[in-house]
This record gives sequence, C-alpha cells and structure tokens, in this order.
Amino acid sequence: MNAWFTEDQGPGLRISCQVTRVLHWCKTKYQEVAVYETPSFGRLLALDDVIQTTERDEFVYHEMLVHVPMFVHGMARRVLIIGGGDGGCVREVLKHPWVELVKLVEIDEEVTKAARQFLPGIAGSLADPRVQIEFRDGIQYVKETSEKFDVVLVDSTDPTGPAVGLFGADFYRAVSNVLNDGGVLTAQTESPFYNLELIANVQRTLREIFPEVALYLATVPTYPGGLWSFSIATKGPALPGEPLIPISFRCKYYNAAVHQGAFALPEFVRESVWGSWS
Ligand code: AG3
Repeated sequence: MNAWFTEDQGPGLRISCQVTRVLHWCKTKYQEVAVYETPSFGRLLALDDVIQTTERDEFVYHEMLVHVPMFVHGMARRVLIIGGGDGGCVREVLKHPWVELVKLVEIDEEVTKAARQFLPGIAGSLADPRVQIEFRDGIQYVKETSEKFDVVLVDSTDPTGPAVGLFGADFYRAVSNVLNDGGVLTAQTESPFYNLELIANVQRTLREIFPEVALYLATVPTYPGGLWSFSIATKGPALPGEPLIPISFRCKYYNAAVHQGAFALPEFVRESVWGSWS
C-alpha cells in the first residue's frame, strides 16, 4: 500500500505521512476515529483527519502536559484528565508514586477502545486500579461534580465541535471550583504559529480567574507548526516554579532544565501574550 494521510494544518499548508496499513477506522457519534500504520512515526491516531498522536512523538506532548503541572504542584494525589481518551496522560500521571486517583473524563468511548486495541504503549496504563474512567462531556462533568482534585489536565482536540467550550471562561471557572487549594490546571493550547490569538485569549481569561498563569512550549513534530503551547494556571504555587522534588523516574523529553526552559517564550509569542501587560 502506498497511501498518504494528509492533515490540513493551516491555510495553504498540509502535512502528509505515508501509511502502510489502515489498522482501524470507525465513525462514532462524535467523529471519525482512525489508526494508521506509518513507516516514519509508528502508529498514528487521527480524529476527523487531525493528528492526535503518533507512537514516535507522543512522549513530548504527554510528558510536557503532565509533568510540568505535577512538579509545580509537588504532591498531587488526585488528578483529573479531561479528554485524553488514548491514555497517554494517564500513563505519565501514574509515574508519580503518590498519586491515588486518576479520573479520566473522555467524551468518546470509541477513542479509548481504539487506543486500547491498537496503541497499547500509550493506553496500557488505563487498566491500573488507580484509574477511573467516565465517558461523558468533560464540561458538564466539571460543572456538576462535587469531587475535588489537585491537578486538572485538559488534553483536548483542536477548538472545534465539542472541544470549543474547553477553551472558554465558563469551563475554566468550573475547573477552578473543582481544584483544591494549591491546585494546578494545565491545558494544551495549540500552535503559536497558527493559533496565537486563541492562546492570548486563553491566557487573558485564565488571568481573570487564577492568581498565577503562564505559557510554556514544547516541540511536537507532527502538530501544526511543530511548536506547541500549554497554558498553566495555579491557585497558589508560583510559576514557572522549579520541580519541587527530585524527579524519580526517567523521561524522554522532560527534565528539570526543560521544565525551566519551556517557559522561555520567543518574542512573537511573548509579545502577543504579555505585550499589553508587561
Ligand atoms: N490532543 C490533540 C492535540 C491537537 C493536535 N492538533 C492538530 N494536529 N491539529 C492530543 C491527544 C493526545 N493524548
């Protein structure tokens, strides 16, 4: 088979990845879920033709979305993940030995089923007894639950369809309500090259709700622009905040120096996010 998967990444720009096999394809209530075998990036999970993760570069995104807030908090025991049905964030959270509960709230059960079957290296930790999974809308969940968490991670798709609300003030306010004192929120917030306005808006919104807010970056080759942003907000711990405790496990991307360095913003990003504030 000599086929190519193509994602439209921005106006006039596409990224293509050679595909040797379609391992899985289904249409769910929410989206099209596909897993492809690719020679260059291993297995690739796409939702509605948008790359969510690949076996080769998933470690960057999942380590950075998880370990930065986990080490900023320092002793999180209860962690909520909104989205992230593939299980990559769950796997990273469980590397922190003091974690007692990881609650995963994913809207589309079919994503988790596909990941369990075809991406075991990413989804393998979903069977851990500390993990509770609910298949429902994360926005509704944070508005309705009386449970509290130390860290909330938003591992969403791009801001279209059901994910739009995950980038808005009402949702962030609800997240603030489910966070314990000293709690930390991190959300994936898209590409500085393509979504700078969105990033600036999210940062402004978060500053209205949380005392400490920052943006950090990491390089994810298969995402639009290659450079990816994460927004972090806390109810106490200062940012960027050094990892409070020694890192007791090995990562492939994250370490203490990367933690610090990720908060260094290129000038076009810094100006857009902080320009009128600094
Ligand atoms: N979450 C999606 C990141 C957005 C990717 N966007 C894109 N390719 N246009 C990733 C889920 C992994 N757990």
